[in-house]
Amino acid sequence: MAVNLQSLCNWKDNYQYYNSSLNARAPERLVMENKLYKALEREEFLLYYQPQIDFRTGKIFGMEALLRWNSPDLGMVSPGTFISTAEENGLIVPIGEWVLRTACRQNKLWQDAGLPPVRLSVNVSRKQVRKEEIVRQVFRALDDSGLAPEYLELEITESVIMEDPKCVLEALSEMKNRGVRLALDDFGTGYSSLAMLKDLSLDGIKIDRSFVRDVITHPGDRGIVEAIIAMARSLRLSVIAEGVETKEQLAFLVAKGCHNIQGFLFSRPVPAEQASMILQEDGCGTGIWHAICDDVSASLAPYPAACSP
Ligand SMILES: [Ca+2]
Repeated sequence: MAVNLQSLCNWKDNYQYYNSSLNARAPERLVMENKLYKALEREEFLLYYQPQIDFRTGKIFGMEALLRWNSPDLGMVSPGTFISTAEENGLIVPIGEWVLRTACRQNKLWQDAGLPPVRLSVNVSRKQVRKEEIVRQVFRALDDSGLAPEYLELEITESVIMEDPKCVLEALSEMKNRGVRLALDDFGTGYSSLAMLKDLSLDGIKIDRSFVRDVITHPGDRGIVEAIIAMARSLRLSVIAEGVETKEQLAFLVAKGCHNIQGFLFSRPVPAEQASMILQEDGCGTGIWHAICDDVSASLAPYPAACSP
């Protein structure tokens, strides 16, 4: 068999390029790793909470817990800046456990304070699942907080599942048996098959924000969103649209049968104290967002055929 010299050369070039770019990045990455270790020790991480609204009631049914890092040097840092480093060096595992424990504890505190019970969604990273940490972490967070499992939802992306479907399916079914809810995150951007959706025994899917963003202006995205909602309904899965920013997007989603909404139109992610106030206000009378919902209800005329309760 002839040796393919061209591909050998390409490989060497690529390796050298990769190696030199890795070396160039190394000091920067080491600094970030060091900061992340200290952040965990010094408890510089915190959770923000973004409300999820049921359009039909105008009230909150859930919140997504979102990680933030309040760094003394860098200020408030969003996960996009540090998650890949934490994934690479494995720190994501203790950080992920901290997120789960904090979210469960916070939700129990809200319930104990008499606020309307909501479910809290927590994002799960690929390393947490791959190291089979997730079952231990979830059970411990529930046991230590005393939170009932149905008030915890895990958000898992398709790419995490596809990496090692057998291992993930086993871990998820253990948690499912305990009563924890499971949602497929960023749906539409990965490669899940319908068979896999069935095997996962999911409770819900979240339509990826990239489709919601252009749902009014882009016919392709509109078609994808419609198809996802129809599929979720026929598989009896709940469906949440995230990244909803305008009343026009909301009207479209509701008309197509998606009533569960998360996005800036209702609320940005907020710190725990502010989330407590929102929950309190939401529990009173018609809630905070009835004006937006009433307004959008009145504008639903362009989509009469698809609207159903
Ligand atoms: Ca998410």
